[in-house]
Amino acid sequence: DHIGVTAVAFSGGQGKAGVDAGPDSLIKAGLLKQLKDDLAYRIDYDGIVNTYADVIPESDPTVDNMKRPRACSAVNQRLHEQTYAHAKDGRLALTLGGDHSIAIGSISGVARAIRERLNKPLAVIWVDAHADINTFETSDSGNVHGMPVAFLTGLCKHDIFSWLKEEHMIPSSKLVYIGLRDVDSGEKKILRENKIKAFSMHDIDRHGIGRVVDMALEYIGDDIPIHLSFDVDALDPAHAPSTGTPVRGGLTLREGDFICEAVHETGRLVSMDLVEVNPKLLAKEGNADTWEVAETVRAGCSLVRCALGESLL
Ligand code: DIR
Ligand code: MN
Ligand code: MN
Ligand code: MN
Repeated sequence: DHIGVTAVAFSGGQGKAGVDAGPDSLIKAGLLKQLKDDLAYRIDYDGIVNTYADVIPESDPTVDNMKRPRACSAVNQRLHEQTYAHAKDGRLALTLGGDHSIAIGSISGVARAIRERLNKPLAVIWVDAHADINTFETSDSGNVHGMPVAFLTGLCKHDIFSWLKEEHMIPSSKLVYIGLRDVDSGEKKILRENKIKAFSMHDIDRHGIGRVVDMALEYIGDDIPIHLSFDVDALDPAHAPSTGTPVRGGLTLREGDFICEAVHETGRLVSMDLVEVNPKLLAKEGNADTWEVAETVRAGCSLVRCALGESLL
């Protein structure tokens, strides 16, 4: 099996510096080596941690309440072509973030390839403390990392993102959330009005992670490819503290790994994002990692390995 890796050093979808160093920290921790040596994947990685410096404008004032909208659009347009190229040739597209705004590009590129190859939509399992489905109108923060799902489902459209076409999008009926616990009131209204399937931490407490994942996969159906978009802040801050918007009461490490394992077991995983690892938060000067950074990076690596079959006996 063949994995196409894209490292996306981008932080413009939110306000905290350092999340752009996420891919480098994951790769330095040995993630790609583990996939190659321990899990026997062929890795297609050009060795480039993409900064997209050539497409990021010097001046990028807020438009319609969106902060740094031109940078967010340009980075995602490039990333879209990168994941499209991987998925078109049958490689599993693994995208390392970066903030979660990059899911606009990673998912749209794969969705386009899957439509062309199989004439099917792409299902998305979005694991996150947050729903990331604000439109630029409902967002309080103006941060685009709180909006990717709205763009990807076509609930939100903007001229700056005019490259994002209908055939790149995902149907909201094939989207399912796991791990939600900090959803803005405008987002709750969007989830209700569009009847979007969501399993919150409350649902996980009630049914257990096994039932919840079964229900999520059942909801999607057994006939279409799956993208897993994993925001490390879905995990409890005890396990993933170095992230921009930690929220208490999250998934345990095992619950996070279990979700990834169960998606792997379907045999239908075609792409994955691992985002919002920020190795500059709760770090200290110098080289030595704090436990907070080390745990967060380690958790991120574990989630990816589990999605790629590490736990199979
Ligand atoms: C909040 C926080 N809902 C916003 N969102 C995210 O800014 O729209 N934090 N994605 O990770
Ligand atoms: Mn997110
Ligand atoms: Mn989040
Ligand atoms: Mn919030």
